[in-house]
Amino acid sequence: MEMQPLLMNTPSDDDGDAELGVLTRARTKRPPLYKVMLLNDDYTPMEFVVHVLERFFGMSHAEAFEIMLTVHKKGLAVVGVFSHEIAETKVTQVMDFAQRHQHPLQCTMEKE
Ligand code: TYC
Repeated sequence: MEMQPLLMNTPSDDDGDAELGVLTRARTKRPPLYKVMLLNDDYTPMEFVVHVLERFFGMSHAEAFEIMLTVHKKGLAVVGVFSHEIAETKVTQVMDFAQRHQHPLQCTMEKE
């Protein structure tokens, strides 16, 4: 976490606590992160899921194969953690791609 600057209120800032010489720390809040998950089904071909993981999540073939097998055996797996906007984009890309190829593959996101 980065150090935040200290902002000292000057006598002229007219915010009520200036005269008290109050030091306030400018606080930053980390944006929430979202887990993107792939769900198992009985119909989507294994090779298609591997391709999705390579194409949209930048995984190597070996990595993608391993995660695909985890989803196949356990029912689901987290395939990445992203900001809200990026997570939403990934889910949309995967869902559109699956639909275009007429596979029932499901991809969802959930706040971490
Ligand atoms: N269960 C599928 C099959 O046996 C493979 C599969 C893996 C489907 C992962 C979806 O997210 C998934 N063909």
